[in-house]
Amino acid sequence: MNASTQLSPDEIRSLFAQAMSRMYRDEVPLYGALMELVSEVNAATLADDPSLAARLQRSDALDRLDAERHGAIRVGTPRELATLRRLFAVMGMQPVGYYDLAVAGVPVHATAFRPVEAAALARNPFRVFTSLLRLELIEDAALREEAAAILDAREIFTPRALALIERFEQAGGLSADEADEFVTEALETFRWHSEATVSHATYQALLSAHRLIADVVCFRGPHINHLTPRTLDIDAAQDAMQARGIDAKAVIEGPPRRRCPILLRQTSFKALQEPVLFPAGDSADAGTHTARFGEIEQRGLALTPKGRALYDSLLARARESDGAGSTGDYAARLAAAFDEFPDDDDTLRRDGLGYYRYALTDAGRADPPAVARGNVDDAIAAGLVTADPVVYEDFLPVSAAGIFQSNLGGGEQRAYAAQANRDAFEAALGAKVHDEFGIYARIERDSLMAVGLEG
Ligand code: OOG
Ligand code: NI
Repeated sequence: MNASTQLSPDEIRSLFAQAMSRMYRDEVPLYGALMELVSEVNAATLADDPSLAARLQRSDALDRLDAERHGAIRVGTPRELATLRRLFAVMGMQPVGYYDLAVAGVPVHATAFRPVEAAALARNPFRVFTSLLRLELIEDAALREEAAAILDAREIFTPRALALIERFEQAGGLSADEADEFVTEALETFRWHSEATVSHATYQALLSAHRLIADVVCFRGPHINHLTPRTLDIDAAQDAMQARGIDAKAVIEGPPRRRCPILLRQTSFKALQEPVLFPAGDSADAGTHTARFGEIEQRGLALTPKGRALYDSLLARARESDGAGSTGDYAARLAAAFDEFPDDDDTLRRDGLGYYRYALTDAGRADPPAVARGNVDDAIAAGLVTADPVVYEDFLPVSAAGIFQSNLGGGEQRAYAAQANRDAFEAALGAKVHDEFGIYARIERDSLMAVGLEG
């Protein structure tokens, strides 16, 4: 095939993200309401703050804002995870980061599939947080084996999706027609099925081992469990959810509200109780399942390892007193702890706490030798260069655990003594996960080189 007739992975990702969003809006109408609410909040925030709009425009973030989403899925076996890696590769999405949730009482570990290049992120940063069940954490040996057998027997991909993945790998791309077909077929893997594949008794047994285990094992595939639009003001979005009577999570996960947003703040509406049918002949042939929800996120500055270490220690301090981070004065403790985190871009940048993207101003473009004469700080002070925050594209394990917990229903808290096991995860994935810091550092360095300053 002629390469020029192929669709780029970025284009396929955008088609897929749109199709996924349409499907989820049909499946969970409340998600549609959430999208409307977020686009209203974003329009109001941009109208109030023209400098924010200009900054987002400079860093390519404005165009992608309305299309921006992340989703999450949970799979059961190494084979499923490895095939997902190949499926996401068709859309230019690579595994980035390793997240161990067992320490937080959720028997999974995870990665995020997402684009890694600056240009691809600017096109559409669609990400899928993908968890792999750690079956070894089921204590009851008989139940563990039953779950493994159920998972081994299922096929979560359509034959045509598998064929198109192979086609992509061999031809190095897909034609527009193949890409359309690929999106339709791939969507099948993430669709909700209200018929459980196991008996009510097995469902109940897995549910009592951990609600998440039942969610992964008892259905035909890894239904998308939420999709998340990005808001520019999560506090306003949280208030708007409450004002519209949407059952929002009590606490916003992540850092407190700041002048310069860092990392990721998240809130969600609680998972729906959905009817489930069990195979005919089962004594109890109907029940409910709680798994699918809607989430909102606000993204800010990507932190360096130094900034991240400071974030982790301040967050730990705020959470110390109650562990769960859910009492009324948590917001006040969080804000107090984060007093120590600088909150202006200049200090964040000079102290090496976050990654910045540099660009020439009109004056800088008019006088390249002047830019090259000094260092970055001189060039910024002279109005030749701007430094805008690099957006955090990843996830936060403590926040993710909070999102998992508040949406499984049942309010249970488990403790697993298990160690993080990145090697086992990568073996299952069939690849190493990218280091997120390396990706941000490269974006920063490339921007420095592009303005004529050393990277
Ligand atoms: C994933 C929860 C993690 C996030 O935004 O941190 C997540 C899940 O519930 O499967 O999506
Ligand atoms: Ni999420």
